Amino acid sequence: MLALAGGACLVRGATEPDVRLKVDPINLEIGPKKFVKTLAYNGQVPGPLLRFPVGKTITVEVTNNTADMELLHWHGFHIPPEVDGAHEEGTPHIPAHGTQSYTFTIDPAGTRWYHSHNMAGRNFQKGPYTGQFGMFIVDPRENPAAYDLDIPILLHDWQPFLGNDDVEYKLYSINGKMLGSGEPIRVKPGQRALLRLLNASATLTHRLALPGHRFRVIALDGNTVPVPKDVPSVDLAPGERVDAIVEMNTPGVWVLGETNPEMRNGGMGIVLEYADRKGDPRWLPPQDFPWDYTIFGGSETAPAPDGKFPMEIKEHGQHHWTINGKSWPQADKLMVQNGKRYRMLFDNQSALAHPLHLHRHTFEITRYLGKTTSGLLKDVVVVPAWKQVEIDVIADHPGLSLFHCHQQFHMDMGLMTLMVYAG
Ligand SMILES: [Cu+2]
Repeated sequence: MLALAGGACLVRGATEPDVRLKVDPINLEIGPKKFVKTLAYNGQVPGPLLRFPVGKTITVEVTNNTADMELLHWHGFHIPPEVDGAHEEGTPHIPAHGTQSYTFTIDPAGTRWYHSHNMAGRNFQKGPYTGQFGMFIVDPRENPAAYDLDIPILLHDWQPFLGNDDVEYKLYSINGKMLGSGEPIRVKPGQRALLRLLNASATLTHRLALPGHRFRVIALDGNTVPVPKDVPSVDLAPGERVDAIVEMNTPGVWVLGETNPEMRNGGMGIVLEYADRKGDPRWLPPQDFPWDYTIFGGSETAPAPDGKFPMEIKEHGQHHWTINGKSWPQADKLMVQNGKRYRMLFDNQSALAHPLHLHRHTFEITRYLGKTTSGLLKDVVVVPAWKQVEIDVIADHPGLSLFHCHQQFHMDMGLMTLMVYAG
């Protein structure tokens, strides 16, 4: 028997799925008298927390109780294109008022997630702009990190509209609630909390801090880093995860929140309360810290790749994105052979950052803003404005694999292509 968040309990029989998810329209109360009309899994935001051991084969049945086609993507998994949840790879849509089952073997271990992969275009009521997201923890076979508390922290933004340059939002939440509206995180002095931070925003990068505490970053996108380090704040682009251990050694009532006051006051925060401590939650701005993946990386030089893909990313006209001068579906495909190593060389010739995501594979950052690095295994990498980043990917999961910007408005406006295996 498997206990799921939301009180659901499922018993697996011969034909019973391990998990059932239902997509429904809901009127979500994210704060006192603050309602947002959205779509959600099983009537809750975030969707149910899924947790299984690595290597287990599961079936998830998704019922779509809406009038639009839907699509559910398993983010960070090495699974076949037929079930990965990208239509461009060949995963079938979940028909309107229909059902679709996904059966796959869970791999690799780590903090993963699931979310709608519907294209939204300029309709900000669809796909990743909605409440259709949830965490999927894949437990390793051995050597889990040592911690007393395991706390998922999922960020999302609400009521999107097109501002001057990009998509903007009116309200913000952590775990589906505005700051002060949900249950606080309750801790005791001396505890070690594993915070599983996930940015489920469709388009915004967020910076989080917890006054009086530091984050010991142990994993990026669910994958253990070579050099865990303490940092005063954590940056997360859309799609990214950071696993951080926080030692509970500064008793009080604190705000874990966005460092941007507009977003924090708009709801992006959660109260962290020590036992027997009362009073208004306190916020203090953290020391200035420029987020840089490479402080968690090694310094080895990667082997020479078998092939290279230089990719220049540019904006052509407002909100229209290209890779080497072409947009999806005209963009050049990335042609690979099974078992070979490829280097992607990203050159961001634009004023906006791009969190680039490759489906069905884990890649290694090999060069970041001119610095060699190693051992940083990810599935989303941010290429800052006007900067260059290189990643290596071993092509070892044959089948179509979508490559795109995880900033939804960039993806919908052309920043996407496919990695294709020859033969
Ligand atoms: Cu982008």
